Amino acid sequence: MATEAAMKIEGADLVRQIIEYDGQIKQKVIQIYDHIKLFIASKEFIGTDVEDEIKTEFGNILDDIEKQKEKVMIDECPIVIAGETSAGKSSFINLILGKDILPSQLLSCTTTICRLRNSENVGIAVTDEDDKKINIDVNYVDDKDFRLQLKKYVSRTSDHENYKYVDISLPIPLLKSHTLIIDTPGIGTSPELNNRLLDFLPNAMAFIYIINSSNAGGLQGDRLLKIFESQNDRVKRTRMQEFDTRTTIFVCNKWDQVPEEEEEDVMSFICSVLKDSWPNLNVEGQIYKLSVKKIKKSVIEQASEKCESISKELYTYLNKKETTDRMFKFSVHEYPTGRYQWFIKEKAKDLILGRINAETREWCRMNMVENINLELQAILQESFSKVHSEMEEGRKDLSEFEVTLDKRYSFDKSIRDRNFLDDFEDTVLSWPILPIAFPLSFVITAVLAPLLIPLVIKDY
Ligand SMILES: Nc1nc2c(ncn2[C@@H]2O[C@H](COP(=O)(O)OP(=O)(O)O)[C@@H](O)[C@H]2O)c(=O)[nH]1
Ligand SMILES: [Mg+2]
Repeated sequence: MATEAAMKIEGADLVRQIIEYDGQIKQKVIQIYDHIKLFIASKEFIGTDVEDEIKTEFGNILDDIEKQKEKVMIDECPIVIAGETSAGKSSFINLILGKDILPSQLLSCTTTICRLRNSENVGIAVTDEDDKKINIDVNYVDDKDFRLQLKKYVSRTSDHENYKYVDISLPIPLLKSHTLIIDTPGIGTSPELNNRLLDFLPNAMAFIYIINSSNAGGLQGDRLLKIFESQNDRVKRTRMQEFDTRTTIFVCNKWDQVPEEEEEDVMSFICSVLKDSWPNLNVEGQIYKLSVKKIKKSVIEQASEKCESISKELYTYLNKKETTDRMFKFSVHEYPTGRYQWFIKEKAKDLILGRINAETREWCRMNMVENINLELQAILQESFSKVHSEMEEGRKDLSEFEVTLDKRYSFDKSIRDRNFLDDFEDTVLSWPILPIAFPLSFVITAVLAPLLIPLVIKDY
């Protein structure tokens, strides 16, 4: 539908803005890393004993900084969709992308990590256990055909070996500007897949965790705790990044299967499990009820209703006397000529079809067929404006941060008079929790939330 498409593009534009903004921050952070490297390497400021002290305390900090710099320069923004097997992860991704490309079936669950990227060129690449990447020759005819081609590489029922990653490139406007959507094998599918998933999770910029509400009793808090721990491990390993638990959205899918009289109990059960296993959970802003099935059904119904009414109105318009008079009035020089009757007939057909097309286009333009449901767009704009204000907050943080930076890292004389280690501890080690670490991932999640709003269950 035009509105949904517009919303998605708008969401994508916002993500693009955020990523551009993130790019500016990254440049700053890289500058700081370079400054620090220079500072540490410079014997002018640090004597060998301080250098040794740094080594004992922090290990090979120059190497760490270099690695961290490389990480910062990666400009992709991965949004990981995780959850239990058959909770509806693949169906959910298909829904938000508006493309039925990921296989979603009860019997052939996803067994690889699937990364979806926007690209002009359609392609699939698989990475095997030995990290060898193989490009697969595919073409896109329609969603179903693509899904069938893809199924061979992502599902267990296939004869193919298990791949580590399947990379899918398609023109997907929602994912322009380096956003990646990642479909994952269900938690609990097998110990081996669990480990692979947990290893992969620290790459996530934001999370969407899909819960199977029809089996809410099976929701296991300890699995969530494991996810949280695996994310937090990164903090311990790298000492330089912090996982923000607010960047997770919990989607209670299959809500259509929850009996009405149990809805309240199911919701409070899910909330209590999540509260116990997910630190700083904000029930209002992080938990959504959803039924992919109902949304799909209603989208199809609405679309076909709309198509029906449009085609009726268009039919009436084309059959009106003024229209037919205009359509079929030809001047003599337009009359088709030729040697053979069949040739004249073909030319006449083209001429008439051309006129019908022109009238149809004009009717669509006058009736703004591409702009239906403007009021829905307005609702969405409102949600986006909230996100914008978050960004403004982030900008303020950044400018404050810049002032601090200039004060601390300009290589002026005053820095020599300072106790370097104190300075080091309270600035460098606090980078991970600098305000700048927060806005991007948080805002990305905030962008995804409005995308969900039109999909979320209000009242059944
Ligand atoms: N009733 C119902 N079924 C759903 C819903 N969402 C997905 N399913 C079905 O659940 C099954 C598993 O979905 P899938 O997306 O493959 O789950 P995944 O393993 O988490 O990726 C499929 O048969 C879907 O059609 C929903 O909201 N309601
Ligand atoms: Mg799946």
